[in-house]
Amino acid sequence: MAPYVSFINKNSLRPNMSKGEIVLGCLAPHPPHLVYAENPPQNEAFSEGGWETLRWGYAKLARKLKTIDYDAIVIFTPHWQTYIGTHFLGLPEFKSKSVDPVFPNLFRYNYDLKVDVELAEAMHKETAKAGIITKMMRNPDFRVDYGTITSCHLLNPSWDKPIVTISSNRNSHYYSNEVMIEQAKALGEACMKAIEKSGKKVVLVSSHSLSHRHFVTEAPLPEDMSREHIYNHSQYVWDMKIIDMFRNGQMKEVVDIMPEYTEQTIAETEAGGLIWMMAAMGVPSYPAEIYGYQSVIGTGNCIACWDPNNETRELVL
Ligand code: 2X7
Ligand code: FE2
Repeated sequence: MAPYVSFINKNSLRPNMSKGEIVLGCLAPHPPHLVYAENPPQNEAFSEGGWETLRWGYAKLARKLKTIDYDAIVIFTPHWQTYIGTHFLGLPEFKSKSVDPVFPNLFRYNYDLKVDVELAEAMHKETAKAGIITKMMRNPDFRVDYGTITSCHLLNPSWDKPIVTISSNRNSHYYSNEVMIEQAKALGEACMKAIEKSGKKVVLVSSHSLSHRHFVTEAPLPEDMSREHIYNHSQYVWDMKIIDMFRNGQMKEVVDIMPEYTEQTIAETEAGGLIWMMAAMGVPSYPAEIYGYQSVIGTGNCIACWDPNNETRELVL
């Protein structure tokens, strides 16, 4: 049989390097409340806990991640919003304080994170080739958004893996949810090509809540769980519907109903993260692992993962 490298582009993969792969895809919601509730040393605010269903679910998924061999985490975030194109973090280190603009009382997090710039540049290149406007973020003073930090902290509190953050391009008001979905698909496929050529093992993270209507006033004690519940029943029903589809491996159908789901629940899927991740993973038809669902200030949040490995995929909840 011909050696593997003979039937692929010789410039895009070094000889003897095996093909890169996505080893896990995670849906990782980022309410800053969850970091606040954990009281890590990096965060300045102090809490008495709260939102345990999500935090314990995250802890279980973080333990699974520790058993997986991977090189980098690639995360798509709704809270780095770019209006011209898709941007990638492009310096080896970012160090500063990230403050949630809506909840500065909860989230003032001192971070010092490492970026896999080689992988970010490879994704940037494939994204440009796919016809998407794209740019590398090379400003050393750029402040990393709380979505990236919350999801990465909860999935990997030791921060011992480099990350790549991808911004979310926001033009649905100008085009439509449908057009943005096509763009997110193209971005996912471009990222997958870059991963394969890189030879790396990568964990993808789509950082967002599901339904996203939230209360506009906060309880005097934010972690007072007697005050926490879903914003309305319709959001709950939609979220349960979509989670059922995750469980049943119906991701093609999820992609199909995404414009309506997003509109009905003002879901944070609007930013394109889930579509991006599903497109990169070839739209899985195997069941997702579910790690928990809970409201945070009225929003619906589900922790889930798609494990392409039949041997390690589990029925978690
Ligand atoms: O960004 C968020 C979110 N997605 C959900 C709930 C609360 C705060 O921030
Ligand atoms: Fe958010």
